[in-house]
Amino acid sequence: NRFKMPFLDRSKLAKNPVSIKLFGIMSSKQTTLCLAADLTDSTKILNLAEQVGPYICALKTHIDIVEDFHPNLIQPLKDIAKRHNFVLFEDRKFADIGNTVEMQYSKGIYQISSWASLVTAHSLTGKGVLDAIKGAPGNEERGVFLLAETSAAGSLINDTYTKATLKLTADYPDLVSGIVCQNPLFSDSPGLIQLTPGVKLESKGDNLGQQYNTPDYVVIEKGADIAVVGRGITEAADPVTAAKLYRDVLWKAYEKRIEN
Ligand code: 6AU
Repeated sequence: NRFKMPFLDRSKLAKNPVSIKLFGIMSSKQTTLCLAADLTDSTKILNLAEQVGPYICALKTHIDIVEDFHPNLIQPLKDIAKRHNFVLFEDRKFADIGNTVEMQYSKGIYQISSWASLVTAHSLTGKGVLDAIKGAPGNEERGVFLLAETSAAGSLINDTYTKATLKLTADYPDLVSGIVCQNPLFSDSPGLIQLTPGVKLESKGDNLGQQYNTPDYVVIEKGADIAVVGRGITEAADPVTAAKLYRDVLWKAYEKRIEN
């Protein structure tokens, strides 16, 4: 059962190359922290990435919120990711027909497939989304996190949808890195990674329906492997200290989970 297994053992059971890489990074850097770098200014993103790089396994972007986006942002971001050994993750949440997704993933000004090792996708439109991401031009090394649940209050996703999403995942073992969810939905696929957003040490939510849980709770009670933290870090008085704190608390929770 995946909850008790160390990441290094799980890496041997993973089929997606980015998952294998992630498990390795998580083990060697002792971090399960994915930073949601939801900032609208390129320089601020680069500065934050440089400063918190040692404490994260992945940097998650919403590249379409960057107000001064220029393709020149990408190379320095890739350099920082390489230097600090973390993965670039574009939270695009693809949700269209395959043909459109293929273009959204590889074309336009963002050319996501050329730099993001990981992307998120909704399972809403079915297998076409995964076929499109699998076949599109770009980096060879790619992985998808499929959304099976969300942290949003009043989400329309129900149990049937969540189960169907897990079933779809099973058909694409070499492409799907893991699942975005709030509950321990799968225990028997140790190669898959559970990514859980809505994580904060304090505060219950925001005024737009975000719901938060603590690091301990999501890792120990809810089975999160990687925790996504955005404003808990970006809006902290000292984001670097906050990132280190989240890294430490999350890692301790993981160690506690696998030991008993
Ligand atoms: O910590 P926050 O609330 O500042 O940021 C949470 C981040 C945001 C959301 O777009 C994302 O996590 N997110 C996702 C993801 C990762 O796909 C799914 C979800 O259910 N809830 C959620 O907040 O960048």
